[in-house]
Amino acid sequence: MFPEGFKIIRHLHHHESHKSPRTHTQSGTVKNVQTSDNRKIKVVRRVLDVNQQMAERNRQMFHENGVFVLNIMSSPGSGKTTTLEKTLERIMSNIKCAVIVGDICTTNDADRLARSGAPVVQINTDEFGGDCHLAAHVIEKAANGIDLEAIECLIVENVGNLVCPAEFDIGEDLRVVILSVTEGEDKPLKYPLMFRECDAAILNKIDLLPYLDYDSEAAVQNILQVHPGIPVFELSAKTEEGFKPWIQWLTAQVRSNRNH
Ligand SMILES: Nc1nc2c(ncn2[C@@H]2O[C@H](COP(=O)(O)OP(=O)(O)O)[C@@H](O)[C@H]2O)c(=O)[nH]1
Ligand SMILES: [Mg+2]
Repeated sequence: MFPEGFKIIRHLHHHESHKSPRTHTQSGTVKNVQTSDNRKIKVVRRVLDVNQQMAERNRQMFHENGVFVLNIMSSPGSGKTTTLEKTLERIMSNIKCAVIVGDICTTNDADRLARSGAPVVQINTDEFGGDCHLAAHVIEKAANGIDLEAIECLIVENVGNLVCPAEFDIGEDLRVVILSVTEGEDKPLKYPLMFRECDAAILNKIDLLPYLDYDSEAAVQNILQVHPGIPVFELSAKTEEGFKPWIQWLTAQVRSNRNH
């Protein structure tokens, strides 16, 4: 059975995971890097770090249960929770979802998301300094509070941060980054790893465009510059303008998981 309301998980700071960022795409590589004074240095990345092993274990657990996992990331206030609230409203009748939400403190987002009827597990990272990301071992613990057999999609709202969460594989199938129009067009260039690591990008709060000196086209170009070909959805989680293509794309992703 689903937990009533939501659960709160406080966890120990995982020092090892901080030292061992995600090496998913570059694992095992030895790169020769030319420095400005013409010295060559070897950059060696560890094949499997602690977080990566746990992420793979999570991935296996989710796959065994037929659960598709979506990791949503952005800086604080870009609209993760609002987008998720509106997304759940639209997909819950077709796709059974549960949510894990990470914040340093408070259960505010869990309160908001639990209204959708989806089981929600809130993780608070404040106990040992407040991790700026969710690591794989925390997701494993949170997932233990969810009946995985009863759902087909697990959505993780990561801690608000455009840097650290991109480095930690949590065992997800898909990563989505949200950038809101009030943050400036240049953020994909300043924080390229996040945009490179994600499978789709949402440009949120387009309802505010009439009030801003914001160049949407430049923002999209900047996203595509760091991640050529990535789907970009321009929408407003407030008015739900532009929501349809996002919902259609997400639904197709979950369905393709069903068929595997
Ligand atoms: N105008 C406008 N405000 C939005 C939109 N999406 C979210 N917000 C507001 O932005 C603030 C932060 O949103 P929230 O979903 O909590 O962001 P999170 O921190 O990324 O989860 C809240 O005041 C929301 O009401 C949007 O599309 N348009
Ligand atoms: Mg939130």
